[in-house]
Amino acid sequence: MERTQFSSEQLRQVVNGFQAWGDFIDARPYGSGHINDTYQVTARLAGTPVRYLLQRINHAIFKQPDRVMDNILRVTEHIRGKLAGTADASRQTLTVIPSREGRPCVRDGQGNWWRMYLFIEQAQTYDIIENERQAFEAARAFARFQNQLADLPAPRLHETIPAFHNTVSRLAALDAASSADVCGRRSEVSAELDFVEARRERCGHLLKRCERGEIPERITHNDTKINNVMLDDATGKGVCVIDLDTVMPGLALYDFGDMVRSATASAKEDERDLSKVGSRIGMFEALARGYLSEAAFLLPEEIGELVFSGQLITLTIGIRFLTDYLAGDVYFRTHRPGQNLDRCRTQFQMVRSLEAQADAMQAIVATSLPHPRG
Ligand code: ADP
Ligand code: GN1
Ligand code: MG
Repeated sequence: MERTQFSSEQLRQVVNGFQAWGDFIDARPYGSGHINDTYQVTARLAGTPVRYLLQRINHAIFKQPDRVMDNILRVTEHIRGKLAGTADASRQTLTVIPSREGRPCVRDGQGNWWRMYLFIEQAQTYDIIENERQAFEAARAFARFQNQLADLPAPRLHETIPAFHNTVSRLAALDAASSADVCGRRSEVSAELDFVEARRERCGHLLKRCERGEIPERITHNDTKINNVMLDDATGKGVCVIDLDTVMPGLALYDFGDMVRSATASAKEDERDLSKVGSRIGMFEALARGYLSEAAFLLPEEIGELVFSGQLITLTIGIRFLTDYLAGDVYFRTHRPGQNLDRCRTQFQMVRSLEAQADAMQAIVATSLPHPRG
């Protein structure tokens, strides 16, 4: 999928639909997310520059954007309630700017859904984590986020993308895309299809444990890619968990697994030289320590699957990239031909690396528990 283009005048008009303080200066494409169209908006407020984060929600993917916003408002208000009185609270959770009509989104004449947040300043996201301290802090921030939402009052959050991490349904979608082969690409990916085939049996493992009641459903983020948490420029600590479109009921394990996938990777997600791609065990250790330091809610059954969750989520995302490549690149944003296939290949290389290091990672988990557990 390619980015939709909007003129500066169109963006100015969209921004004007929000109750935002300041005079519009410009809106520039921002960030490296694969899903929404993101812009950094600069305005001048009584002579001082202020920034906002404007996003066009990808409504081909999030088919009910009002439900996405309903979840986001509930989640951010709940967290804000817990932060009341804390200095810096407005950097520690996203702040939705209401439209002039008091709604969480602005609709434009073409049917697009736009939302705007306060821009979180003096903090950054990282596509590739640079050191173990960052991995530790990022994992801690995601665990804290899960903790903050553990007592979110009913009703259940909307499932903004049903069966999002259901590896068995993702496999079925791959099988369908492979049979349809609409772009004639299947012959190019026989090695990747074989790779998946060899792992088909294990795809339903966590789902089965969940059905049996051994692993609980919790409120989870579901997109804990490492560039979805902002780290403070000065202290290095996790300031704010962002990209809340998929916050919904899920497994804590999938959140940990996606951190392992994205934060332990030694190379870019679309690296073409696979000799550069692998999982860095030092980063895994930092993630495990950071996550376990805050996630006191985890059951022994969940702790026992932390290592497997990294393999499973990485395989699942690889399957999704492969499916999208076969379907003609209709889901993830791409910037060049073949990018989704390259992304799939890095994921599968990561799976190999995670499988090879599984015993060592298991030993790390055992020694990373902050308190003895009975
Ligand atoms: P996508 O769903 O496409 O991944 P994100 O919500 O993750 O979109 O936003 C893309 C990028 O924009 C993030 O990785 C982050 O760098 C930046 N970003 C998002 N929200 C904010 C914010 N409120 N303040 C500052 N930067 C932000
Ligand atoms: C997408 O939105 P972004 O770029 O943070 C995707 C995730 C994938 C990730 C792979 C809603 O995340 O599920 O793991 O790309 N988000 C959605 O990089 O599909
Ligand atoms: Mg993102």
